[in-house]
Amino acid sequence: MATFYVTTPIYYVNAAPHLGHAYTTIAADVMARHHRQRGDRVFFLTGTDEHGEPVADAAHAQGVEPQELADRNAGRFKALAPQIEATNDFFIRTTDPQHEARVQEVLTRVRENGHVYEGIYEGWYCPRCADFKADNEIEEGNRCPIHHIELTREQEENYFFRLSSFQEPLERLYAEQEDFVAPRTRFNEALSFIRSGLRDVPLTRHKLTWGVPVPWDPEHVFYVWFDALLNYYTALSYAGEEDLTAIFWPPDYHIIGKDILRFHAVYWPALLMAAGLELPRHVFVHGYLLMDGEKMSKSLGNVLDPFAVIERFGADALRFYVLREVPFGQDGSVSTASFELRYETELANELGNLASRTIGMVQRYRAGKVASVAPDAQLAADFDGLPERVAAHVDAAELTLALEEIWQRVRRLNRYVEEQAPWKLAKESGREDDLDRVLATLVEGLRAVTVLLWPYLPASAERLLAALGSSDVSFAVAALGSASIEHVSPLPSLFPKEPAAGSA
Ligand code: ME8
Repeated sequence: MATFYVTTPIYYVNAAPHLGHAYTTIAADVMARHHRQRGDRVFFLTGTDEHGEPVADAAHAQGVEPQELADRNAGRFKALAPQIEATNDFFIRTTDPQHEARVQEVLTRVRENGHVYEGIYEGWYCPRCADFKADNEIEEGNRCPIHHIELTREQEENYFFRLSSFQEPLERLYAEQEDFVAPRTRFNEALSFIRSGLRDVPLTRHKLTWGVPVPWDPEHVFYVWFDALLNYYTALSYAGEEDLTAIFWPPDYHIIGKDILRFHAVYWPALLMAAGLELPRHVFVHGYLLMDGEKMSKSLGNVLDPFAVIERFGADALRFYVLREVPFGQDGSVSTASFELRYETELANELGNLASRTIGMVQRYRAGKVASVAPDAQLAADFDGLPERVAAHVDAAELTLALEEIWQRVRRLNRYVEEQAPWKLAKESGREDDLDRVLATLVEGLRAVTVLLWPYLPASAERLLAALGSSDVSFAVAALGSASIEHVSPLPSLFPKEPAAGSA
């Protein structure tokens, strides 16, 4: 059996979740669901990053202990997953004792392999990023390019990770594995960072106490990024009843935002090489969801509240919107206005109407019974190869392109209704067979697109398929003509135009 292992970043617990976090989790969930449809054994991991300065600072600012803040916000991230219909197999918290023990074990091995030494680090540091900034990254006024806050000059006695010695192995990795990082712009960005010369990086922090203790020197804790990156590896060892590492390692896809490219595309493969572990197959880097032209973030206060959207329109609509509105891999603006437009024109008018018209006509003209006839050859031709094309896009994490392939068929079915005008056929004598064929084609086309839409719109797809009496969502029945519906049942509006609170 093929396996598929997909991850999201683990999110900082210094604040509550917002749409940016939901976005990455939704995308990873679409991939996980798609692979489950294909019969793969899937492991989908998400969780929270709980150590380090950003969390410790936020806790102290609120007058609570870091663990208390971590517990509170980890609970919110954990609760977000089912609200956005994410089917993660495990939720890791970096304060899990099993994670901590495994981090100590792996990083001790990295040291034993000769990649760690003691030294002094001095540089400009952003406490929100928990990261030192290179001179060419610093914004005017000595500010962080992401958070726009003033950087601090830090000098510290640390243990260092010998990143510089991985320059050549990393260049080789990028030469041999052209799809290690995608999209191409991010691949090029990471490669040029590598080529510009890698400096060794601090592996531990001396001044901090909120972290995983360094076993060989308890006055230090591990630098939060090394602790955090290792979650992808440690989780497999304790997420299940048995150790899943041998089954799922290495990951097929790390899905991340572009803000954390360097950690995943440079530090992470180097660390894995240093530990003697296999590298992930792909890192896919999506862009920022922007509001008013700025990265949406809690600290900037410009946030589209996913919970409010879900409350009013349902999680499916949110999942659809973010993957449709912003080409996955690029930056894009989101707004309540464009959300409402897509909800109305695409979900309600295109898919919702197609479903209600199709089911309504079968009920009106045939008392709910669907004739057992082959779909119209002309329409079937427009569905040829569709599941394969969708799968190829999802394999490349091209989630917006995959959705567009499917949506073109939703539109094709709506045109088919207009072309064939079943309401006219119903009035003409001698056209009974034609009407049977048109209705059977519509029902089967609707079923096929719905199976393909299931990873994006799981709840609506399940309701629709239930009305078609065909709950199978496996990829084996994603092609037009691969199943046959006998009977349809009434279906309340999938995407009501003016949804009442909580009804969608
Ligand atoms: O960076 N648009 O955690 P974090 C799109 N703990 N995606 C966004 C976004 C936006 N406006 N805002 C956030 C961390 N994201 C570390 C990660 S991994 C070993 C450690 C998403 O809470 C996107 O996936 O700051 C981004 O990479 C991530 O949230 C950052 O989450």
